[in-house]
Amino acid sequence: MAPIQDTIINKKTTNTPIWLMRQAGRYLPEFREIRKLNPNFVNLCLNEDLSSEITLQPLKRFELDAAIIFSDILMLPYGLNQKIEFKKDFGPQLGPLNLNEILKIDEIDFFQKLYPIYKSIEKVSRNNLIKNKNLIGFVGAPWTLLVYMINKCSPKKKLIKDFFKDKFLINRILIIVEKFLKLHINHQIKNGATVIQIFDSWAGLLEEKDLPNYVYIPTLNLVNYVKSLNTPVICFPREIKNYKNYCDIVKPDAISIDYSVDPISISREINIPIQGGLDPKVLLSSAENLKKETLKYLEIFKDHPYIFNLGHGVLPETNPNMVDYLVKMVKDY
Ligand code: 1CP
Repeated sequence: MAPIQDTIINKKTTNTPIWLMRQAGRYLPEFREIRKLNPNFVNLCLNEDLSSEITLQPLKRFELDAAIIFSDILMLPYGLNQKIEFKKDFGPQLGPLNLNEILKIDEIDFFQKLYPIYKSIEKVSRNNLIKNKNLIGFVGAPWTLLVYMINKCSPKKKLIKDFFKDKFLINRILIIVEKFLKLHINHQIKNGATVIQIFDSWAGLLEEKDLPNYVYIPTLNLVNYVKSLNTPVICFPREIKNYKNYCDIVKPDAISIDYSVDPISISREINIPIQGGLDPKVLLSSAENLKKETLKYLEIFKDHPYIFNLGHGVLPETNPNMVDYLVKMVKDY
């Protein structure tokens, strides 16, 4: 069994596996080279030759235990015909959200629009570099997708003023998004994804009272769906205040923690496999500091099923040599 699954399913506590969020991305010169020639990010995600090549780039350099498919959570609104553009130095910019347009989409239209992503997964899964490793498929959680679809751009720290005004629209969108997320997950697994990660990057924007409606219930539905396909599911509810409550209610197979979480308390509170935590900014500091912080996480979780990862994605200004140093350290531990 490949290492990430082994830690999650068999609750293994030795030979901590490692992969990194955004391990394929702008900190790699070989990615930037491809990106320069492909200014349209959506088209790049839909180019099965290039997206499979980018997915494998970090595995050529580092001894990672998994690849994560090169795509984006916002390919889902794209599949639902909401316009989406990734602008330089700004991030994603979405077009108008039209419920009538979205209601016209059927499962075949959606599948055809995202078809190259599934082909890319299939291609990666047949590559020798992924042998005995995991191929991670992913989706955005319904709440995080709703945020982008309504807000039209990154909420950074704030939602638009009237975000919750049209409750009817919000509830309809959540139901539609959930339906197509299940389809998207199913096709990723059918084509070779062996683990699914659900990114709820904006879970931390909600107050406690809104979590059941927007985070717990819709995510629980997805988690149950992934489990029904006999595939392990990892959840990343970034900056949520109470990870223990989240785990008790949503019951993912593993939980990915952000860097604001105290690793000691979480290792005591939560008994499911844990992933991540290290602040990606530590990779911008010295090798000495990176070693100290990495050993801290490894020590704290030495008797807990643990997957090494960061508390958020690798930053674009990261030196690949530091990533190399990190991966080697975890492997040698
Ligand atoms: O070159 C570029 O300008 C593109 C940068 C980039 C990349 C490399 C974007 C735009 N998306 C991606 C790939 C990506 N996105 C992957 C696969 C690669 C990998 O991890 O190795 C994954 C898993 C994602 C997931 C994603 N996209 C999330 C969840 C994780 C997180 O970062 O919190 C989110 C929120 C997005 C939206 C998004 N896409 C891109 C950007 C810059 C953003 C974030 C915008 C924001 O700050 O709100």
